[in-house]
Amino acid sequence: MILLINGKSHEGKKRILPVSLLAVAATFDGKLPYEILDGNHMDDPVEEIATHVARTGARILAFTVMPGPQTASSFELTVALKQRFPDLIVIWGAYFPTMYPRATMSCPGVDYAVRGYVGLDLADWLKSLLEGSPILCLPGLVYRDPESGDLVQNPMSRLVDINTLPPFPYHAVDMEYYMRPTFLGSRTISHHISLGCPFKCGFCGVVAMVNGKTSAERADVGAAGVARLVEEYGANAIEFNDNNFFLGEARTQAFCKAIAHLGIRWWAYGRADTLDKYSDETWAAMADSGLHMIYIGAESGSDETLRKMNKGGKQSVNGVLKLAETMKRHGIVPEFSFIIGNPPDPVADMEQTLSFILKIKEINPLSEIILYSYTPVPQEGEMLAAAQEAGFAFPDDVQDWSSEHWQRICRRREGELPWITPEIRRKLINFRLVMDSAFPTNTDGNLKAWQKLVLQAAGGWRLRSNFHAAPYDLRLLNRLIPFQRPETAGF
Ligand code: B12
Ligand code: SF4
Repeated sequence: MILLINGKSHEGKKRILPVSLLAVAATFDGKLPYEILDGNHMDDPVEEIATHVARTGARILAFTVMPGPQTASSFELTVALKQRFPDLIVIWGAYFPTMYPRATMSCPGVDYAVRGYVGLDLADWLKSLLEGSPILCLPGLVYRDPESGDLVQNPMSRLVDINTLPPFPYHAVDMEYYMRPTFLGSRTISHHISLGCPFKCGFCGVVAMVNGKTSAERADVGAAGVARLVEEYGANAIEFNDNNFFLGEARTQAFCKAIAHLGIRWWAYGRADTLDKYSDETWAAMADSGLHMIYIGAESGSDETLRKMNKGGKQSVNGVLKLAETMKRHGIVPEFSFIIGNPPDPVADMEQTLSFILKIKEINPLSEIILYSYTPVPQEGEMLAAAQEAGFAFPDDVQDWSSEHWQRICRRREGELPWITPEIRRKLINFRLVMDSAFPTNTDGNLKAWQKLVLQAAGGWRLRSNFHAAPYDLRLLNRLIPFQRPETAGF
């Protein structure tokens, strides 16, 4: 028996379908025995998983691990469960081990790390582990050499063709439980119809995963997957987690036409320069298919910063403004995300982005604004070089990665980074509070219309007069009207 574990990744009770584990399970569903366990919804994950191990006689615990809170929870679970069941084989997969294989293997109790996306060969490898004679040639595998104890890292596999993968084994989870109400619809579910991204932005973890490769379901295959969620499970809204959904205009148009009759509302990630090239006909097809909002990495109000970020393609500040206008015309909401507080001059960077955001809001007042702070990823480029010059270094072991300090950094919200002095940090926190109040998100279904108006009034005058200092009024207001930001835990 293999237990696939989703360690706690977010605060609160939000029921987010563990798609990563469904994608892993799809590769061996029907061939090997497994269960999916979601630590996000357990009161005492160590006890509950231990009970499952004892009940099922599980031999393998396989964790999906993102940097941030999920690293800390997976670390805690691994150590505690391995102590109780020393014969368990523990595997970590997903973004954390892909980017930080050495730190992963520093975790007491982790036997193997798997880097990158998985393919159908995963089944043979897991079977070999269950049979006690491990095959060690799996692409992306990281292991300790049985004789020398040295770490060995196999080259990562080529990105798998998503069209060759079996469908998600939804029977392995309680789909009804994961249908959640959001601003999109009363029964929202996560899904994706492509993998990877052809770009190599200097701040993005996806690059380590695919190195510029991408694989997309054909429009008819993608539409069939959506129809399954609607017709078999009653979904009426979909949050597409594809890294870069809108690659290929013809495919997008065909997909939108093929799902239009399903009557869903949906959300996805896209790039401004790709979308800027779309024809009005494609935009109309997207609107008709129920596309409600697109998350777009606008990143900065400066073309020079976009260049430093290696944003690539034809992305530009003017292109983002043009897109804000196009989307207004077609009634699709842009959710623009920005990375503020970049080295070497975080305050000047923040000010520049602020004036750009105001321009966007003038053109399209419904635009949603998301603010992140730059968190380095292990990828060569000007951003990482500037961070390292300022004294930044990645931790070597998983215990450090699991600390509160590093969890804050991974969450991309004002962690203590070397170029962020306490003074700058205070400025960034204040700035963010003013922005979040002036532009409350429409994705938080708990915020009532009058609460939004109060927040807008309280934050708006500060924003207009560029007065961010000492926002005690907003702090108090935020306590009375707690609002949730989509950048921390989705919507
Ligand atoms: C949904 C999602 C979430 C959900 C929860 C996901 C979950 N697992 O519980 C929520 C909203 C909670 C979330 C939160 C955060 N997220 Co998030 N999230 C995503 C998103 C959009 C989709 C994940 C997904 O389903 N992918 C599809 C599946 C199929 O791909 P996959 O996860 O990579 O899985 C494949 C492989 O990795 C591998 N694999 C995965 N697990 C395992 C396990 C084993 C055993 C094996 C062998 C293989 C394996 O096989 C899978 C199939 O091939 C991704 C972007 C993306 N498209 O991947 C970002 C992403 C993973 N998140 C990211 C970030 C930064 C965060 C946050 C820090 C955001 C924040 N500001 O707080 C938090 C951190 C939470 C934490 N660490 O605990 C970054 C990570 C980048 C990085 N530097 O590592 C990503 C890549 C977004 C981005 N482009 O920057 N996230
Ligand atoms: S376009 Fe988006 S997903 Fe692709 S590398 Fe850049 S930030 Fe990452």
